[in-house]
Amino acid sequence: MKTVYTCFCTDVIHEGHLNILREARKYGRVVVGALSDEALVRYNRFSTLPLAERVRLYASLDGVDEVIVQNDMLYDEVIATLKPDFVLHGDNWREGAEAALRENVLAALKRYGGELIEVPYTRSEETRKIDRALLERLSMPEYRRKRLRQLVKMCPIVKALEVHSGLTGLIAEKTVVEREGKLDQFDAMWVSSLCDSTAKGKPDIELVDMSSRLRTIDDVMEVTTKPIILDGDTGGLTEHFVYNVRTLERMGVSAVIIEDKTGLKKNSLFGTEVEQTQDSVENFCQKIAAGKRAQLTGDFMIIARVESLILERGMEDALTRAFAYAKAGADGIMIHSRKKTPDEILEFCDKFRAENKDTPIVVVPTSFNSVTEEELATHGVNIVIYANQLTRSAFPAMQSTAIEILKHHRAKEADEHLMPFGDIIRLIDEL
Ligand code: SPV
Ligand code: MG
Repeated sequence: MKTVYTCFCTDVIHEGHLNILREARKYGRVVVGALSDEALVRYNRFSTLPLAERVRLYASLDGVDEVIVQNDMLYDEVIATLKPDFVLHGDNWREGAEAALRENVLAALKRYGGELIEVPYTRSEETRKIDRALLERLSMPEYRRKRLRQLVKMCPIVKALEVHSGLTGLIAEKTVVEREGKLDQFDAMWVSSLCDSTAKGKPDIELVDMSSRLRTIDDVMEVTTKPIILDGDTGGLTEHFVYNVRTLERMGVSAVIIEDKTGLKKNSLFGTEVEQTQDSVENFCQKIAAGKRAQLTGDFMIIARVESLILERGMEDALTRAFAYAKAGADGIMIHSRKKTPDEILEFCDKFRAENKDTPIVVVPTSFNSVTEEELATHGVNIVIYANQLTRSAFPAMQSTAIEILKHHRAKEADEHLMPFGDIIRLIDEL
């Protein structure tokens, strides 16, 4: 009896999957792989069904002889252990980032003479509807809100990209790359005060009020499913912060990060070049504790941002504050620095982790941008935020287009550098 292997990464079975199984049965004994949660978030999207339930679902299908867990996105291990005579896959992976996976499977099969069978991918009204419904479910507040905590548990490091509009949200949601044969994508989105203000042509001094920030979040949420971390500036008055915690939680935001400054907050990247006042440990701890008391679910996270290194108050002050904030109930600590090298951040992380193994650490490597995610993870960092790179790439591109049109009294010259509108439209989902 020959063995046929096919890997599923779905929460809902539709006619496309049944078609693959029908085909597979023609070739022999059918083994279905259930892709692990960890691999799924890189490959495709977060699963709304736990792995054990996906395994049960696949096992209940007609014609499935065995279900195994495929831990890695690459098939090497499964193929080496199972040595299937055939691997069956839809033909939709011949192009784009997924083509690398296909190459990997072909190389693994070649080692012992296994064969790849590709069946035409089923695209029908029904499959489209099911895909859409799954996406909608992921975007609902109760699913989205808890996902940041789930990702922190699941991933060596969670990667968040700055967004400030529906369009930038779509970029964070849909950008997938192939790297070393595997697919990769961002896990979460950061609604930056700097970039949200900049998009409105305003300075980053808590001038853009909460109603406006909520409007931005709503625009992003309308078109995405990934979890959202809000830059909550100082959190404002504690009496106001508690209400905002409830609002954010209800909307499905996963976390708010508040920084330990008072008075007129200025952006941290100015450091000590502008006057900035750090809050007292006591006051900031009270704000964190009040926010935690106001929260209604166990999902939402209040992350405390320590500004001691930015304000050049030293490592000891940063650590004392971080431990105090964690004790006051903070669900994570963000440590920030504007140094060109990551040394002080890594030193902080090592010293914090020596005494606190669990509280997630968040960093924003804007200035110390040579550090890799892998290096940060080895020092105990859990979330890395790319806080302003989309805004900084869009601005010069738009400015140079404006200059070109003005210079040439027409748009032809500028057009050569522009994306065809058709490509932008393809990014936008139609219902
Ligand atoms: C932001 O993105 O608004 C931040 C991070 O607060 S930073 O600009 O580096 O202070
Ligand atoms: Mg900010």
